Amino acid sequence: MKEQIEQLQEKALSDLQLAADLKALQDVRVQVLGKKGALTEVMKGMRDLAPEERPVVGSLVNTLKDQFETRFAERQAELQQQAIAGKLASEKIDVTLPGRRAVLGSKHPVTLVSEEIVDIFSRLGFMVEEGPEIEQDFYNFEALNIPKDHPARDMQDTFYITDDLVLRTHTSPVQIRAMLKHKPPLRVIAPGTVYRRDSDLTHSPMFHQIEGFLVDEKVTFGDLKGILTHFLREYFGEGLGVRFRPSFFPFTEPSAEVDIECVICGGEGCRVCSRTGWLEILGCGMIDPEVFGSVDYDSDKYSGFAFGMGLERIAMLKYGVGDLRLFFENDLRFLKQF
Ligand code: 2NL
Repeated sequence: MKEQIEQLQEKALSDLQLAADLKALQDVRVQVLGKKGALTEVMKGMRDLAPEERPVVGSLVNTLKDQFETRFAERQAELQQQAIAGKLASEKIDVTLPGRRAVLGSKHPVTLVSEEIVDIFSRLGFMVEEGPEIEQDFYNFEALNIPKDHPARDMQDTFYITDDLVLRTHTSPVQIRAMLKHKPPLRVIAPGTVYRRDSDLTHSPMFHQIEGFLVDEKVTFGDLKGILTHFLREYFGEGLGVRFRPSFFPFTEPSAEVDIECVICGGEGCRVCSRTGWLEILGCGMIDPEVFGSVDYDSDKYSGFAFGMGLERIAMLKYGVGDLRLFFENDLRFLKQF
């Protein structure tokens, strides 16, 4: 019996040591101290012992039980420690790793052109004005000396909403509103989206314009030439060739179109400038006294100039984009480059 207990003791303590985790450790405890455990069986067998042997065996059993409990507690603490250490190691966070960057978009090339041009005129004291894209006939046409039967209304095919409401065909109505809101002297730059019933390789029904004007006493065509030449050289480069050709607009008299030296070939002649070495870049003129009449400005006291340009065309020239449609397709491979 004594031998049996010693063997049991050896095995039980060695099993405790071999238990690889808390579950296995618990199993060892059941195998030894459980209802059908090895030590429990030994204790049951004590009934059959001679009375004088019982205290001896009982003492051995108690010693084994105490030893087992002590080693069990030690091993349990050890395994718990291991489990925590393992969890800490596997869930470790490297706080020195760089964070995830927020993805930054880029501005549309037409936005870039608009902002840069507005910036140049802002530095010259022009104030930025905006207005509605749905306009009344008066602001879009009538006040600009384009009456109902005027051929200019066919020239720029208009989207009509009602008899009296249109999608603005230029940003001139913004300027009319600015003239009605403020008294001269006045300098305004008006960027915005405009609409015309035109759609082919080189025309989009929705596009963008910047118009501007300056009104004061004694403003001359020389002022117009000076300001616009300064603008074009700020935007396209110092020493750029600039020329003014006579033209016609219903809202200016006299009127001119402005060409710049071809920025693609430097004036040598290429496909973009049709071998002329020049590119048409904007339209301008001295504000017609009829327009001053519509906004109740005294044209004996005041004079002024106005100008307008298409932003997509300028973006194509500035960034060497060969196809107008790229501006409206929203292909990220194109837009990401700006
Ligand atoms: C062009 C030509 C131009 C104007 C726009 C204007 C506005 C008012 C009064 C007089 Cl309120 N004129 N704007 C004048 C001349 C030319 O634009 O080729 N645009 C793309």
